[in-house]
Amino acid sequence: MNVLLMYYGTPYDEGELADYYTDIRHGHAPPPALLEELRERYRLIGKSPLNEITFSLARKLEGELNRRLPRFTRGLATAPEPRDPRDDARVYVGAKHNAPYIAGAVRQMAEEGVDRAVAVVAAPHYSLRSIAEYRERVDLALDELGEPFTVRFVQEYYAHPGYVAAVAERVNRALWRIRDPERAVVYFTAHSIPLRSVEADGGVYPDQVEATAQAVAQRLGLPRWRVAWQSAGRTDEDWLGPDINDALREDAAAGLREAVVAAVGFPADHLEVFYDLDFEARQTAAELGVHLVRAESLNDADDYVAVLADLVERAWYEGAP
Ligand code: FEC
Repeated sequence: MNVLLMYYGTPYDEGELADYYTDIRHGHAPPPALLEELRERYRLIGKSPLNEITFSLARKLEGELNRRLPRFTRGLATAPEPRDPRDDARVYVGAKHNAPYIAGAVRQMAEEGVDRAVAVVAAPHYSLRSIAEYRERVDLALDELGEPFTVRFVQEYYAHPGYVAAVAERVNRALWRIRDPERAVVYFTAHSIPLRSVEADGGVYPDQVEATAQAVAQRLGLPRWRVAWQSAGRTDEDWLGPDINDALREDAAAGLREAVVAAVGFPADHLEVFYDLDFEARQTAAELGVHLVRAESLNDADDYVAVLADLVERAWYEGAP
């Protein structure tokens, strides 16, 4: 069983920042002021733990898949043979904007004789600016190598019951830190994208984020919740809103005093969680007199590993010849 686990990527050190940012900007180097601003954001959080979390997630996923694989290649009624270790699950990691790049992971898989694989992204919601771009990178790499193996893609998992339950558990835990949970608002956030991209695929992305939020809210019986967006780019175009800071301002004006924020668009902790939520949104909340608690990220927790293992297994066995 071969798996390609993909994620956004983050620079390992400051020296890689300019290349990383250029890659995010589709090969256009950022103006010095923007680069400096991004550098400051990384300095403020100390370091993004995204690489370490994803490698740990990959190791755990590999372990979980191997634990689930049948120990014998034939049923016990016939002559059972222990599974050939070459059939063990193997999880390769590929990042979108930093080493280990997706193309490199695909090349390594081809060199190691992979004949088919499942590809999954550590991001639950489909959009033209996220999952579609990961898929393009895989397709391009395969094309350049002459299609050495076939890939089944996990497109999205925003409504997977295990994923919804895992997020709900973190939100519930955060609500224990709120004095009056009935009056608090729970904000479900995801990375904003330009409205142009939202319209281009008929609003699939905000619909999926809304569906995750609704499923979690329903499971917990939340009286007050809404979707808000975070981390919009500094460009002239319009991005999905409302931004989490504006939503806090709006609700504070109507009497909000306590709130929970759950970054459902991101399974892991990283710059956009530590800076945009823990620093910026918390500062906005403090200025407004709102006590803001962030629900923990899933990171490499066992319940998230189980969700990914389930998705991989389904794709692998459904895609079996
Ligand atoms: O910890 C880290 O260093 C990396 C954190 C990180 C994650 C992430 C995930 C998503 N992004 C998505 C969309 C866009 C669009 C643009 C864009 C730009 C940036 C910049 C940084 C950055 N993103 Fe990101 N994103 C992360 C970090 N992102 C840094 C550049 C500076 C800035 O604008 O703040 C605009 C550029 C473009 O045209 O592409 C759009 C989406 C996700 C969630 C799915 C995923 O994880 O792939 C959507 C993590």
